[in-house]
Amino acid sequence: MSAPTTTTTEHSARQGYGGDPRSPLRVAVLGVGMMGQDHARRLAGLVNGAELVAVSDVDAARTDAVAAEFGVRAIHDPKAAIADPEVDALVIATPGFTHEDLVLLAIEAGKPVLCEKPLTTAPETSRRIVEAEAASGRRLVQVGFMRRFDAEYQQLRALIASGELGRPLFLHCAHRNATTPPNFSSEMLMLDSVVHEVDVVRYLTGEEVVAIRVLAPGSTSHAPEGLKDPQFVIMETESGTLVDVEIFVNTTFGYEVRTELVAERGSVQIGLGVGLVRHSAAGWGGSIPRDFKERFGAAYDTEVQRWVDAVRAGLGVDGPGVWDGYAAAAVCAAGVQSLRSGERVVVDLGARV
Ligand code: ISE
Repeated sequence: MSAPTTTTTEHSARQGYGGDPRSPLRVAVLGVGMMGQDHARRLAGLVNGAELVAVSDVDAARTDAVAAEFGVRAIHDPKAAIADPEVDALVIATPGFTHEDLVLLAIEAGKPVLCEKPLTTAPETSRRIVEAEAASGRRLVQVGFMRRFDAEYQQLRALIASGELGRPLFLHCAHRNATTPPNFSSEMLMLDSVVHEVDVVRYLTGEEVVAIRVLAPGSTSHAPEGLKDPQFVIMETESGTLVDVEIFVNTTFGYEVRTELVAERGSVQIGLGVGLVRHSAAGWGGSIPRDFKERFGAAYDTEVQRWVDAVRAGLGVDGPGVWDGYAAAAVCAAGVQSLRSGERVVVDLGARV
């Protein structure tokens, strides 16, 4: 098995942010829906070496409200925030379809970006970003695949890389959400949710996904009209590890993300959430996180802190980069094709940039 592809500082030359590393990194958050507000809170109160200086959203009222909450500037046009001389770096948390334009502008402006997943919603647009960053000669874009900063995923990756359990044969993944936001489409199960599993498979095995098949067994009665939920995804990696993903986004009861590795000499499970186990008159048991902010809160904190540290150190990126975003977009596009056709679809990434 090849070594896992992207870690943190492997590719880093000293580059990127040109400011004084002794002063805080001045960050603007673009898009202040649920995720953007969460990052704004993190940057304003938790992360060392960064200062939240502005928020920006096409919804002017929301921008003003969030700006007032954090006592920072409201910039109504996200493009103006990218160009603003008082902004050193950007967290992009706008909807995925807006990412291409915003990330390309940030690269043009030479400003480091932490872009929420997906990098973009199509391989062609992600590839344009890969090429633009390469042409800039600097690593400027980190993709928000936060699970790479979760301790259990890191331990599993290290265990696989150690070879102790032998070759990975299967990865069984379950990804369950309580409910979906309005307008969540059947394709978004792949583009918005399974995209994390695709990245996890690449991160854990260090291999690309070469083929994918998506099956839709008939929807749960809790799914909004027309939504194909759940779906079952089968992926194959370069060396033949088989991956299955149950993606079920209207379970009604909470947030569960689990992975089981079956290797030649053992199996390992992560995501069991065995925190506190309580015994009382009501019975015994633990709790289930409500959503991804709760389940992956610590991973998000680490992700943003390490990004800020890397940018201030002139490294630009410390985590998944544009190639990771592109590869995930390509696999997900193939998954959407498979959802429509029912066929196995081969993934072709083309030449590495
Ligand atoms: C959401 O956007 C996320 O990124 C969550 O981690 C994922 O579990 C959920 O399915 C997505 O909709």
